[in-house]
Amino acid sequence: MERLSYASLARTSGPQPRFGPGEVTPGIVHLGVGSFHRAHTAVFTEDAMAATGEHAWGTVGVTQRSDAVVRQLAPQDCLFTLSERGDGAAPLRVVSGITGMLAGRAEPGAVVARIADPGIHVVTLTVTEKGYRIDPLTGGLGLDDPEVRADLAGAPPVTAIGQLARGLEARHRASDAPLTVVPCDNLPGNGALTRRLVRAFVEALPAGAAPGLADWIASSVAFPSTMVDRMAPATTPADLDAVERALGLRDEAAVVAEPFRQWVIEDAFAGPRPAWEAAGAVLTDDVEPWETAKLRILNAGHSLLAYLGLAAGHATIAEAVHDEAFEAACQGLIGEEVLPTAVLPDGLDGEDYARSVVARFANPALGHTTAKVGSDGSQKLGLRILPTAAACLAVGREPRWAALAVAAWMHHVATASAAGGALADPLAGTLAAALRDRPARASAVDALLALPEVVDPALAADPRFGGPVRHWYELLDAHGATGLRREILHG
Ligand code: CS2
Repeated sequence: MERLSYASLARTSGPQPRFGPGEVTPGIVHLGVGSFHRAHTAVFTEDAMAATGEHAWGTVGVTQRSDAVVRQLAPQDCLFTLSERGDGAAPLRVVSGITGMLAGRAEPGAVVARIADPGIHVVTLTVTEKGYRIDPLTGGLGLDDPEVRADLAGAPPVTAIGQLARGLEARHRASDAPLTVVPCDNLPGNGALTRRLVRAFVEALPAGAAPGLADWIASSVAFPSTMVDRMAPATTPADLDAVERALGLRDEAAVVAEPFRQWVIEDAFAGPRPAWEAAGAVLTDDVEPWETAKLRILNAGHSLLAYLGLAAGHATIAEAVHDEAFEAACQGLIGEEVLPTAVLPDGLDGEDYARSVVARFANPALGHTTAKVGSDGSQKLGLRILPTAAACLAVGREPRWAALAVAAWMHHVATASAAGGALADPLAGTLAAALRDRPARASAVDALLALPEVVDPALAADPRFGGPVRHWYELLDAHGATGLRREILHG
């Protein structure tokens, strides 16, 4: 079947992209062109250009670990389709606006040169939590990470922070043009965090290696925080075939998403930016409460359902939330533990928000897998679940549902490890070793709670948290999902 491209599309009566070949010029570099970027940021940017007639916000896309997306997009003029699934879904859409692709691993010099290019005003990032290479013990840059070390030693940079820092170094040397770095991952204070990580990278360079760089970054590079939201499952072979039937062309880079999308951006730019508000983004002075609401309600509920669903053999989040007891646990987490303890944005009704989030989880057409949401748990729990546990303890409330999420995650880790299967988690080796090498009388819960990389030691040592985690874990271990359901529903 013929591939999607400007030429092949023009011969069909199907949907056409907003922009023709060469109509858009690059103004953005995006690090991490996974399905989330294509379903979210790329759509906002294309819509903003269409709404304003400003065509200078094309995106140079950069892949991180694998160059698969380059091979998917490059042969099709960087066009791709977006299929919305669920109530209110828009018709199949062809998205334009990516002007070129670079494979980060194979072309690091080109990535640095692009970030240095004064025609680029904004760098956006979706590299997932683990892509920031944070040292879980210090919360700072992972200076022991071999790739961070190689980037610091002067190898062509392959980590996102290395690419940014080396790109900024080259930009400082070449033109001094200001730049705005816009992280779009689910991390609280992602702007300030990225600024801190880039500064740590620069400070770890040999003395005198980059004179004036740290000061220039402090004065001329902005790092606004953002809250991003759109559920975008991994594209399946069946999704690709459905697009092919609808379009009469093969789109290897197709993405699927729910109709809902949201972007709240801190209005703190160092230079020009796309008019993302023309595409529905909200520019605000204070993103933090939005991030908190999203992480502790949506992402936390998602993670809880993923691990409960995995324990019960549910393949998707929708199946998990349709399991009455699991929905009740999710409602309990949000209603009893998050809403009473989190500071929400002014004007956001927490209960309404929670209702809309649970309805989105239930979207049966989305096919968002429990395996995908359950991946990288060691990176996610500390942002989504553990702050709620700590906040509950601080007000004297037992974090029953947060503990259930942690116990179900631990069970998932222990099950994968016992089966000798690969756990999709950057700390898989550490987790497996902790379970394998634990003292004879220590339980799996003891072994995992003892990992400061995962659980803050003060929280781990608090029996009001450890007790319920052990209780849920033992129940799940002895009686499976049936035992959990019984206790969730009947106490
Ligand atoms: C999910 C998120 O995979 C996950 O961990 O919780 O990707 C979630 O779908 C998005 O944050 C929704 O905006």
